[in-house]
Amino acid sequence: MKHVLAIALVVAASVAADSVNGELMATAAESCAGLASLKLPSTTIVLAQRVAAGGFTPPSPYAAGPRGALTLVTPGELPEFCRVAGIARPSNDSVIKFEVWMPAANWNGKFLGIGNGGFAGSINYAGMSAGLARQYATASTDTGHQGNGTDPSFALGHPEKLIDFSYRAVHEMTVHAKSIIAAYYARAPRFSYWNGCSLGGRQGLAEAQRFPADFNGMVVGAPANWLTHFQAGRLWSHLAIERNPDALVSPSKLAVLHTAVLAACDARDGVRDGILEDPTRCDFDPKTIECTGEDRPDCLTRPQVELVRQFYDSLINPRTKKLIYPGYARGGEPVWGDAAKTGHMVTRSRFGDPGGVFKYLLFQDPSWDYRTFDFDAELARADQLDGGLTSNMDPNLRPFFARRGKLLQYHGWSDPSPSPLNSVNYYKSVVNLLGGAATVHDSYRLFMVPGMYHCEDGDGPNTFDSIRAIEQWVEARQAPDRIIASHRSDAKGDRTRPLCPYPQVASYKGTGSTDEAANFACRMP
Ligand SMILES: [Ca+2]
Repeated sequence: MKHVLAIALVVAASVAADSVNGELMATAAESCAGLASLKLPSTTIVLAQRVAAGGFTPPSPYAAGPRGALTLVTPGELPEFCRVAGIARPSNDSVIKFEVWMPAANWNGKFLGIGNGGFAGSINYAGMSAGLARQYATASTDTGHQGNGTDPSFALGHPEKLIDFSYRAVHEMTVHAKSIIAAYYARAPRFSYWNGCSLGGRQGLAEAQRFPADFNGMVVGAPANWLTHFQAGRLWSHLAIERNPDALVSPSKLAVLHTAVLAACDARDGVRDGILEDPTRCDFDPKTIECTGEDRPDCLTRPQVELVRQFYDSLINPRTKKLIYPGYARGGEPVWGDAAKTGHMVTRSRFGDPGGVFKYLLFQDPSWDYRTFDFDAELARADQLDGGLTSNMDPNLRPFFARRGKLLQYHGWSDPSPSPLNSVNYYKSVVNLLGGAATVHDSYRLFMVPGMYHCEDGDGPNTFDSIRAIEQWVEARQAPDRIIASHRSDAKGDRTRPLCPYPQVASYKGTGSTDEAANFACRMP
């Protein structure tokens, strides 16, 4: 067993080493400041300096960008590190800022690439800090433009910046980071990992599809990887509310709706705990709580019932009957009214223009009006213009898997942003292409997280160490058969529960506390 593991590590290490081919491999360790003179293709190093422990002053807002599984670390907690900032210009219109942080001592020998959120536009310092605190050399990029993450107008008139945002910036960052790490430590990282959620999830899948040699293991959370259709779904909801403001469901009525959903479905998984382990088994119809007479706080009006049904249902092309975008799972209702988390059940999207992706990224027409959007022909035109740039639905992960790449994907069942069912559909598309679940199981596992909102929070146990899980999978060949997640609540104390590889579901064994993971098994539903 021991020498099998050793061979596995040698193979994996050679994968890591040859992925820095094409750029200079240093033979002696550089000082941090010395990295300023490092020559990288079409790239300038603009900063290379030691930062004392606790000495990093982040620009605000520090917490921008999802951390995925990583715990938030304050700058004061950071160890001493070597900070390198660079600008990559792979095209005439590219200005891709990126940073690489390397621990001055106790480097774990590995690289961790960090993803972005929203439309990016800034380096994810919070994500990098969390990686550095775990002794990783880590990197993040602004993806080639500056902004607060809510505005896609950077792409107007800048087709090269759209390519940078879509996939090129992350790849450039990754290749350069490996070279910088190799120069600083005089050895390439033994393993390279990705951690991203939301846009960072999409970035991860784009990497796995386009650049299978970049990472050995990838943690991909709640990916917005069918961006054109995701945005069409958002626009559909937005228009439904805009055209009929009376249909808007208030937060207090969403709570009424959620209570009714739980009353109907909570116990179906064997445990009445406020969580639907498998929301696809819940077919609750909001008509059940339709007001019989006049509008009251504890019922939904007819327009509200219709709007809620629309949220649960998949959006279907009326002509072709094909799926445009899947609906949202039952159980996530409490967060639908939270504009900060969804931009959905509100009259105005937090992402500015609700048609911004079409207007700025694809149609390149500032006068385009989302109110006229044709969900058939115009969406087809958007897909054609996109050409797989921002929509990363290619199921062919064979090259990544052939390099022993491991993909750990998770998605909250109560996610109100990218639909959780889109992750299920993508996973199934890979399984179908590559010859069945048994084939894919050694390389790709999807963990649906009951009761988790977008990337974090929610009623269900949603804190879990996916980084440790992917490390164990890649380095020790221990595939994650279950991942223990915990939930902290002042009222109820801690609750732990296993997350299970889809389509398995955590199932109560029948004895012991339902707040303890040990009393649950992963089983086929
Ligand atoms: Ca339950």
